[in-house]
Amino acid sequence: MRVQKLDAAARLAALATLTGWQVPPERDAIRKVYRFADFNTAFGWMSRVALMAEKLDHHPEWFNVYGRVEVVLSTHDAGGLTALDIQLAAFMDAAAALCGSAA
Ligand code: H2B
Repeated sequence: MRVQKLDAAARLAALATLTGWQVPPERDAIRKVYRFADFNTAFGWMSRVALMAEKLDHHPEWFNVYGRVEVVLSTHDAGGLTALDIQLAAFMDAAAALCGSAA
């Protein structure tokens, strides 16, 4: 396996480095909703994230409606949350700040 699931302590520490991400009740993942000014801005952000996802070979589950993007991150190969999800989440937040995300 490429990466190991984070243990309880590592999860807490990792989540503390992020803003606005929550663990959904139904699965071992993290979730966040981003809001952008319009579709163009949202899709521009998604394009940046897509390039990074390819680089990391780690891909988001996401759903876009106009300026809203709902994201779930989990590592399918590991069956749960790993450091790769935290890394991609941090990149998403940094890129969203550059794109003027409201959340
Ligand atoms: N993305 C995510 N989120 N989890 C994975 O386990 C994963 C992935 N695995 N992207 C990669 C691709 C794997 O399927 C390929 C074969 O490397």
